[in-house]
This record gives sequence, structure tokens and C-alpha cells, in this order.
Amino acid sequence: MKFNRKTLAAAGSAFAVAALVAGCGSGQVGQSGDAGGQTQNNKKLTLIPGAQAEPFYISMQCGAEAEAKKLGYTLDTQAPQKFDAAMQTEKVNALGSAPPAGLLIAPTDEQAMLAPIQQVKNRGTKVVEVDTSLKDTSVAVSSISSNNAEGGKLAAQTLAKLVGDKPGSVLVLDTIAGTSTTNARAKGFEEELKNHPNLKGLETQFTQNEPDQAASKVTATLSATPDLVGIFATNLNTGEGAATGLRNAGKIGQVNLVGFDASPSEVEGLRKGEYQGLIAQDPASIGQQGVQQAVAALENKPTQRTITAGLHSITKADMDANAQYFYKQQC
Ligand code: T6T
Repeated sequence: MKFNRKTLAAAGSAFAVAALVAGCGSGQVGQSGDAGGQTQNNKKLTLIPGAQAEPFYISMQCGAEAEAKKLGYTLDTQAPQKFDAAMQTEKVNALGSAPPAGLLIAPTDEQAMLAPIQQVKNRGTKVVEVDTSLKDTSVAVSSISSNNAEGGKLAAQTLAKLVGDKPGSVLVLDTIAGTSTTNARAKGFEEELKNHPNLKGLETQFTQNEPDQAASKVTATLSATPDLVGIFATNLNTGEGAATGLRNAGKIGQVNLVGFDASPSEVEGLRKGEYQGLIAQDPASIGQQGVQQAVAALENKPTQRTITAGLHSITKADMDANAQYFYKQQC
């Protein structure tokens, strides 16, 4: 089922009504109480990542769970089936009238997720953004993310080094408009490309975070652009799809592929020569620091509004020395 912005707005107001009804029962809306996130002794944290069963978010969950346990909190994870704002809105709305004390969330859309997250905050929950963020910076107490623009720049430099002086075209595969992280990576890449005049940037293409779409965009670009020398895939799914597109066209190794993230399948692809470079993030540390910030906010200790997590450029030559940055499939 596809959802549009209208559906999202409707879902948001349905939650508002539910919150009001629940609020009438407990007497007050937006204040601490039995149902409020800030109830004393509420040691419950919830993580709502972008999508379920993705190594990036699994690694984030592992880091968050371990830190929550260490600090005496519980953490449960409510993951939407896909990276989709309407599906994530349902998960946020399902927190209902008894939200956790702290919510760690990776908003799947920088605008559409504002209303549902704000509703949870209004019930007393401390909100921390992990990885992606809202455009509105007033909602979260802290945001922990890689420096995505810098990551895009690093990807362009890696690609430029691989191509050398050869002239040619370069394709950027972004995910979905409104995804703060991948949009910033694409921008950072395009900016850096200006410093490499032998490389011509084609118009960025969006894949809706679907590997199949990434694969078919690569197939189409290969037939329309005989001088294609490189592809930058801004995340795991686009990278996996781009590798499939190159494989299907028999172009592995002839067109350089630089991907973001370090999922088991991307790492395997790097080893096999399907990718020439990967920019790995540190999702476990994003999850760990997310919990630290939520707990600090709950315990009235100082918080840090923005925290930048590390990035690591990995090639086949140095991949074994960088194995600690590979993402996990389970904790
Ligand atoms: O690249 C990560 C994450 O940083 C991005 O915001 C969305 O895609 C991933 O989860 C990888 O699939």
C-alpha cells in the first residue's frame, strides 16, 4: 500500500484524537502522570529505526540495548517493515497514551514525521534522533548522526582516485527525497565533484530505497551513457541494487562502484570486486550515544544537541584491517 502526504496527515490527526481521549481519562494531556513519558521510575526506552531487518539498524539496536542495560534501563525496538513514513507513523502512534520515558527514533522523512513525533514529545517523552533527523530542530534533545555531507565528499574523492585522469560520467543514486542523511551524502558528493573536472555528474536519481529500482536505474544509465565511469550509491539498498545492475550488464569492475554502509552483502561485494570502495558508518556507537543522551535528559543531566559519529573509507586492500566497522546481522 502506498501512502501519500494526505494519508500521513490523517494518521497524525488520528493520533492527536487518541491522545486527547486518553488524556481525558488520566486528567491531563502533555504533563507527567501515570501515562506520561516522564513518570518517575519509568525506565523504559523505545527505539524506532527506519526499517526492520537491516544490518545498519540491527547494529544500532545492539549498541543501544547494551548501553541501556548498563545504565539500568530497558529498551524495546519497534521497527517498521519498510523505510516508509506512513509505516513508521503507525509505529509512533502505537506508543499511544503510555509512551516510553525516552524515544530514540530515525525519522524516515524530515517533514512528514514531525507531527507524530511531536505528539509523543507532548506526552512527556524525551526524543533523541539517531541517524536521520527532522528539519525542525526543536523536537529532539539530541541528534546523533554521521557527518553525511562529509561522507559524500569522501565518496567522491575515493571515486576520483579510482578513475584517475580518465574523463567520464558519474551517477549518484539517492534513496527518497526527504531522507536527511542520503540527501546530504548526495549533495556532499556533487559539491566535491566540482573539484574533479574530468568527471561529469549526471542528474541524481532516486530509488525509493528499493534495490530493484537501483538495479534498473543502473541498467538504463549504462545503455544511455557509454562513458559511465562511476556510481555512488548513497546507502545499503541502493548499493546492493547497483551491484546487481552492473552484474546483469557484465560491467563489474569496468564501472567503479562506491557505496555507503558496510552490510555483510556489501562487504562480500567489496571482497569480490563488485564494489571498489565503501564508506562505513558506526551505527552501534550511534545507538549507544542515543541511549546516553536520552538517559541524561531523563536524569536532568546536561545533553549535547548534536553529536557526530565516525565514518571510515574502506577499500579491498584495507578491508581486513577495518573488519570492526562491518555491520552485524545479529547482536
Ligand atoms: O545508510 C543507512 C542510514 O544511515 C540511512 O539513513 C538510511 O539507510 C541506511 O539505513 C542503510 O540502509
